[in-house]
Amino acid sequence: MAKAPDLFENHGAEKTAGYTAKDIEVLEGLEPVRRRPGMYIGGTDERALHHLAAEILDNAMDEAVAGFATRIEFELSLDDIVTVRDNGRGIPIDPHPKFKNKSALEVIMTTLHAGGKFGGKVYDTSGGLHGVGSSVVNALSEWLEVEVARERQNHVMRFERGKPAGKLKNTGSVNRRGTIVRFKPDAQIFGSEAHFSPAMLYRMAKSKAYLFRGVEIHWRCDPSLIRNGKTPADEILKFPGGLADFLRSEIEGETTVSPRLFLGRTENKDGKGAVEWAVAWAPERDGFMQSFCNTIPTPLGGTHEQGLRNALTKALRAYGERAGNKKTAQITPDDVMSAACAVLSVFIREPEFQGQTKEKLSTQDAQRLVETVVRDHFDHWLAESPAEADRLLSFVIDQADDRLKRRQERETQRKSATRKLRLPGKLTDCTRDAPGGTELFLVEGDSAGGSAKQARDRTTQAVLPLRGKILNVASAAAGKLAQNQELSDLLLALGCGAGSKYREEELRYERVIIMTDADVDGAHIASLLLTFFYREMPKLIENGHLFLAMPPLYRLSHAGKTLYARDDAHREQLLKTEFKANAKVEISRFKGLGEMMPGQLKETTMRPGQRTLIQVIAPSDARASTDRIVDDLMGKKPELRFKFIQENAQFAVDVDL
Ligand code: 0R9
Repeated sequence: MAKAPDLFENHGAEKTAGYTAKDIEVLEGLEPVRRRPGMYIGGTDERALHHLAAEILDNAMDEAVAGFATRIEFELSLDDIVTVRDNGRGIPIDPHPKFKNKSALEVIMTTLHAGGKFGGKVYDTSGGLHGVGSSVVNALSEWLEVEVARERQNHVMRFERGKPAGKLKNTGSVNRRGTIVRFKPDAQIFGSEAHFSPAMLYRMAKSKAYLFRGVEIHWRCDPSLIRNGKTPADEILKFPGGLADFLRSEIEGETTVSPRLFLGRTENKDGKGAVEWAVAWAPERDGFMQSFCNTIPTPLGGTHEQGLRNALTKALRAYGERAGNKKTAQITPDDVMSAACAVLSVFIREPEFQGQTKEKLSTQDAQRLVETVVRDHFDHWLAESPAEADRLLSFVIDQADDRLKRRQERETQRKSATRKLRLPGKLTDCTRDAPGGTELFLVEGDSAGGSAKQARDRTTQAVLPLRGKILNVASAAAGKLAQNQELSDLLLALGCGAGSKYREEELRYERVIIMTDADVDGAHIASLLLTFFYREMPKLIENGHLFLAMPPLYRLSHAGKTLYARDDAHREQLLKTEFKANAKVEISRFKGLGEMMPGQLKETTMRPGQRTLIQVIAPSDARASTDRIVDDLMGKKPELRFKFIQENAQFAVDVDL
């Protein structure tokens, strides 16, 4: 028979030509498998059930990959019966040297860990359920029949629940060669409700055909078992394009960064193993990586995947550096892989798997092998078409930029969360996190604080009540600032630091509004706060963040009409213009903000659009004169204040306080 096109030129032939039955290592009988199936196939659910079919298919694939079979048939019939046929050499049927009256076939079917796989003797690279072998399938099947066509003779043997149900029979001469395994999983193990899914088996068969272009898999399924329209009842699966065909079918219709896929494969030279890969970058979808070792899926990745990630990242970085792109250094493997659609297949000797389900490859050599081979090919791929390489590089750099931006956002969120924890207890914060559109009201005393709390818009307005007079920073010693409770609360609430440590970008509110009573005490507190901001946070004033609220001093009402007046002059104006000449207008004077009903406070002083705010400015070209006034009025020397009063007394008017 013509040998299958072989990834492992010669090796399969050399290694297996000298097979003798003693190559099968014999470890133990099958009783433990039936007693504790989970130990061998990871459970007894539907996933484990499918492992049985995968195992037999893998054994046929081993024979194909080794170059002795070209055709496999994979069939699902009624009653969950699976049949796998290969046109390989046929399982050896000569007597086993240790068990003189048993054939090799019987030994490998009835003894745990039988098969050359464990010594790596039968196949150079082998799949199989990571070596559990056909004996496990046999042990967990109600019945299993094997038919071996070898040296023009056909032989059959039947097993029931792992035990021979008769002798190996020669059923006469045949023209073909190969092995047929047919089995029905045991309902005593898997339950009567567990059934094979045609879609899963079809997908399994299809991926095997993609993974080894030297094989043709004939898929068949009883039509009455097919529930979805996607699974065919009969299909020949053969993909001469290998993984490239696989990737094309996976990303059909998607746009890719480069029209050229990155494809490659190597032959197995000097027994070092073979690698095949197909990669495309599709910006509009999430990337994926499907990897395999000896045609076995490795959904948890492992060393071979790491090799591919490293190779792609290193080659792209080297290309970027050569092109003088400064942003190249920030590229990480995640940036390269996040939109990469990749299929990777390796064939190696005696692979090692990790994890409970053995779905992760841990062979270190696989990483070296993949990294070296792929790096070399990718360097060439990039150099072949600089325009495409540049497009890919800038796409990956964009991914890196996005990643860094997301990290920055997360960092800001984290910071704001931890800063929130450190906020002063008496602050009633707004719910919005970002400063845009938010306001902090600095109010005089707890009772005004209570009214303001009820009057505010909780989303955007925060309230910090200040108890009593704050420290006069213009006359206090430098160290006092930090010790002053009211000021340290204010600093915490603002979040932006003071003096040389002021950081505008850390300011937690867009506007800071001083809202004190319309009386001398209120004016004093406002001037102390203004002094504090002017001295400690001049930038906050310069950048237009500081305001003074204008609470009304009077409430005028008559015949259902209510108006508010800011000061005496405003009161007189309203009396003249808004009420009839002799109307007995009821005039009440607010002694403080705390006296106002929250609704009144909201309407007159806090609600944007209705209120009046005075923006505090300190023009930088008037810095010297502003400095002097602040010094005169608030500084340490009372004589300067006295002088100011003398000079300005002429402007003072008598007011009724
Ligand atoms: C239908 C599923 N196919 C198989 O399970 C299958 C196993 C198998 C096989 C050999 C050939 N074809 C096979 N199909 C084989 C033959 C020879 C040497 N090695 C392997 C030979 O003729 O010299 N075997 C898998 C394991 C073993 N055979 C054994 F050697 F361990 F028995």
